[in-house]
Amino acid sequence: MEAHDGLSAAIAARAGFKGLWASGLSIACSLGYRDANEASWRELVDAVERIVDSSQLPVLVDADGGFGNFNNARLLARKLRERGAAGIALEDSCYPKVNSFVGDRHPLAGIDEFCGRLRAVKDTAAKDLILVARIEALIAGYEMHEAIARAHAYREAGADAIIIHSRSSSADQILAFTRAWQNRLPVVIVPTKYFRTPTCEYRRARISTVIWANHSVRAAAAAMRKVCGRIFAEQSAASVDSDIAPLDELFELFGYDELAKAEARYLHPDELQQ
Ligand code: SPV
Ligand code: MG
Repeated sequence: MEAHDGLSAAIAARAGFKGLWASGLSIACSLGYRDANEASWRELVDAVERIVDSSQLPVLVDADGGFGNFNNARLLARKLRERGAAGIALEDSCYPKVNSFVGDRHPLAGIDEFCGRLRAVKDTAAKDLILVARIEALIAGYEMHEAIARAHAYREAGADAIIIHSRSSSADQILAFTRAWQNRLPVVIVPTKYFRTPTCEYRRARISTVIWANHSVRAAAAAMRKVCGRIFAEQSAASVDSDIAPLDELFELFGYDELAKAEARYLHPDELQQ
């Protein structure tokens, strides 16, 4: 499940998800940037720290193309490892990238140059971070054979898994990829556009992981739009109160009761002994 900050991470963990996607789009949105490498790598790293700390779940980080060349990518990997990420997903885009669903002129990185980025990350952090190589060839309008050729090259370069991305509104494209790829490495998908296909079809195709990449930030945007609109129009919060999270829900989510106990222990130990 996507997370873009501590709150969305904590909520996804409570819902039962076993791993999180630190989404570039969602983090950019939550910071008021476009998903076009406008947020810096340091802002990404800081967001990841909050996601890791507030969920305790493994976090796969959407690192875009690595914010530059092999050197930027390996620096980012080192920093993500320090902040507790479990994996890094690098896409074969050029810097600066733009979100896969914006426009249709997406220049792809050359295979050799991108493999250099993968190898640099692998050499730097292989022991601690899962390395996921993301193929944007279908997004950029190339044929399936280009996507498959890239998957082979990225496997050779040390990827642990492949994300195959598609802008099609049906799952046919990624299912064709999985048939051709034969699970030489685990396949990860991002069904933002082909969301109607039931997940059991992906299980049947032996797809390893499905990423719901932006659903919390979109849910938040819709909820905030409604509540802001109503409070502004009605000049009152009376009619929205039953539709928003009670304060106690927020207090419970982040363990305020533990804070009260800690205060008793560390600020007033004498009272505790009496
Ligand atoms: C993201 O979540 O930032 C992604 C997935 O890269 S998508 O926006 O669906 O391309
Ligand atoms: Mg992204």
